[in-house]
Amino acid sequence: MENVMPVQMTDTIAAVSTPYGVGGIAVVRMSGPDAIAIGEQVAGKPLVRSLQFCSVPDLDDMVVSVFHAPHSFTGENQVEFSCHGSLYIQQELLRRLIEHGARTAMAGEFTKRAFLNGKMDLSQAEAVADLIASRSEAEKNLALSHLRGGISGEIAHLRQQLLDFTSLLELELDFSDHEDIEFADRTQLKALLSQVEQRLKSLVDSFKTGNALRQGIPVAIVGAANVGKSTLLNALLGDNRAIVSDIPGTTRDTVEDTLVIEGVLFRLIDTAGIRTTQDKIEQLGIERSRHAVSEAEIVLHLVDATGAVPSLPFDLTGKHVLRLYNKVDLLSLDALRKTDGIYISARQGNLSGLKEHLASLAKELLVLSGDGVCISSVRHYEALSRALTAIISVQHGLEEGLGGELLSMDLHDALFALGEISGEITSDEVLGNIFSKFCIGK
Ligand SMILES: Nc1nc2c(ncn2[C@@H]2O[C@H](COP(=O)(O)OP(=O)(O)OP(=O)(O)O)[C@@H](O)[C@H]2O)c(=O)[nH]1
Ligand SMILES: [Mg+2]
Repeated sequence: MENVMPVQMTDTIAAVSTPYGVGGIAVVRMSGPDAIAIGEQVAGKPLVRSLQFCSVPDLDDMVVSVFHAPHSFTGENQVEFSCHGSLYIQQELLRRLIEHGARTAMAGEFTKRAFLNGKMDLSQAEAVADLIASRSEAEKNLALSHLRGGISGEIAHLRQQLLDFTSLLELELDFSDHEDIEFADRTQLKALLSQVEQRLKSLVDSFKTGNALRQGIPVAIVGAANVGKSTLLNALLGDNRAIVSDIPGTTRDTVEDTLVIEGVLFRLIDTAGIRTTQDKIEQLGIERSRHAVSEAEIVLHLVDATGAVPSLPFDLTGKHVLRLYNKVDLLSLDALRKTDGIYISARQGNLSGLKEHLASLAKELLVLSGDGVCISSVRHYEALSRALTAIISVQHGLEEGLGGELLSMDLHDALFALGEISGEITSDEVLGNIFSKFCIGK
């Protein structure tokens, strides 16, 4: 592990930032000390304005954006060419930039440079990747709040306060000959620790919400064979995702897909119907249904409205269970008397009532911590959990009257874990792992 200080990168990198393929416009991006000089050679004229029209000789007419260090995304000199989106033009432009001294960028290298140049901390850099990968409004909002410094500022503040106390404790050690010298006020330290503990706890707890926002709230569709589970999955998705037939036991394996309702991502899981069977494969499928239920936040218990209501042989503790009476089209209106569920016809569609219900359940489930900040990265979750354990151990140490030396060891563990989130403390391996998940050109 090492401290990462802002580093001056000596080479200039370039990449096509728009997706591979033909489009109206493509953006080719370049960053590094020689970006403007190389850009001018390729453009065939001086790049004097921040936004400039250029006829690149023997290639294309395009708009060139110029950013001077440190006023750019990466903090370096940066040039962006918005050319016509032909594959030939994109690749030829990139080739010319390389010919004049740039090298091709690796995945996430622009954002890595932004981090190394102090333009953002590590959790913000990770949020860039999350923002690009976001599929729903809620997921986008979460990533954007992290990008705008959602937890970075707060964690930096908590860390600084802990650091100040640790320094005072360590100062006491230098005066260990004078036993009664106490620089770090123990009452104030206790108050700070309890404040930090509360905050870390609420952030650790918010992971469940953040993770659900990012991966989708898991919804298992379960019930007896042939009640219409796969038909419901298809109707919700508006797609023939799962095989439907009137033969009981059609679905053997779980079938999964995502759906956005009112800006929230759901992960729908169609399962094998529950029935007593000698068929080995079907039995394995039913075991998978049990697993899907155990992982789900919401369980849609589908029953055939024309028959009896069998109970589910699964542990449903802590799950939001919604009973759905399906095949309502086969019933006369005066038969619709049950109030412990929602009547639907998966075959006929019109599932707006069910979707509204799912959306309002999601709002109940996605309880954000007091200020609406939540974490969604496993890396942050692990670091915060470690910091929390260390803080609790400092609190115990204080109660037991442990000496400053032992207290400061635990405080250092907490400082270390918090520093990992912002990237103040990190290793090349962690950085490599984070940025390799980015796309090239970002
Ligand atoms: N009338 C009517 N038939 C339906 C409705 N929904 C499903 N069905 C029919 O019920 C039969 C079983 O549908 P599936 O969706 O395959 O049922 P399933 O619950 O997935 O069945 P398994 O995978 O075998 O457990 C098919 O013939 C569907 O067309 C509905 O709302 N009304
Ligand atoms: Mg099925």
